[in-house]
Amino acid sequence: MKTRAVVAAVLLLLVTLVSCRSSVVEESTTVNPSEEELITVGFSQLGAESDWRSTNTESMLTALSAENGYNLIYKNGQQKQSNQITAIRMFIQQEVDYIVLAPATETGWDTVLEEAKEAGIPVILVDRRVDVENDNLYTCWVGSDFELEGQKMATWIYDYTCMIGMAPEDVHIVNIQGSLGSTAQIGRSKGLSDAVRIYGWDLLDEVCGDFTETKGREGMAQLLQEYDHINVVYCENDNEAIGAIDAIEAAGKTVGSDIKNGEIMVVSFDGINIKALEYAKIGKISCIAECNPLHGPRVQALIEAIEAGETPDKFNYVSETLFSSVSGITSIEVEGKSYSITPVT
Ligand code: GYE
Repeated sequence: MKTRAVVAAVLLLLVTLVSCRSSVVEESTTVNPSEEELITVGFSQLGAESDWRSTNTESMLTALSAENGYNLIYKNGQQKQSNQITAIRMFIQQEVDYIVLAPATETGWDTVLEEAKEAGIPVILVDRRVDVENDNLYTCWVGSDFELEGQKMATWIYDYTCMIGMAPEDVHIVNIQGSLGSTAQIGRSKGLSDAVRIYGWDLLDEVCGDFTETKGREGMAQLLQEYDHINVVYCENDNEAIGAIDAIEAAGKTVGSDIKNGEIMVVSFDGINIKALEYAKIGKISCIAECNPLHGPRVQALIEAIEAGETPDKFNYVSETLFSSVSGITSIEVEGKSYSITPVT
């Protein structure tokens, strides 16, 4: 009897120990990290105007997910700087750990960024930049070199028109610009206007297409009514280019790179929209300068570096290519650096 009782007691103890252990193990694997363990980030996105923007938003939401240790508060500014300022003030009130800002325009940020600085919240800029008195109002920036994108595109146009033997004064360009005052517009427009000055092209007009298909279509329709000798259309993003192509075709004209024989050549930026890449493949868009929107993991890496006590570089550039299916140009050179053209297949 005694022995049996001892055996039973030992068994009970073992069962209890095992079940305790397993409940501890289960707890540690199933319990979600508490809110305090997550890094809280307030992300003010400027809007949802283009395919580039939606891909960028998706990349940010995926990288700054709860799974990756983030509590993300996402606000869409609907293209209005005032909405973005309100969002930043809300993030400050919520005492977030970081503010990530994709600013609609460059100017007008000093006051609200001062407020973030006073609250001790680091600000990371993504995509576009801000033009502020004091650069210390933000920690760092990650995005594209928009002026270089413009220079690359202008060089491609130059090399192409030289290759087909066109005189610079016979190159009649219109520019469908992006949202005025945004870094992407400023850089891409400068890339073109500098080239116009250097090469002596005929820049007929510039209209604002706001980075949207609708405005690209309207802008192009208006330009076609005013000018009958446009042969190059410089669209500051793919969505505008798709709209512009619609307008050109609706006016009974043909898009393509055979500008010596009356075609209208369309070039653009981004390379993320499926339809635009398809157009590049069949030659409706002659060249696309890539603009990479996948900044989520880049912002995540910057936050991790700051968390680890490091000081990231102030300006972090993404390297980019050009897409074209026009034969004859395999690379271009800008300021002594060569960039190869990626064929679209
Ligand atoms: O090219 C355009 C978007 O700022 C790089 O904004 C971005 C630009 C992009 O709407 O499609």
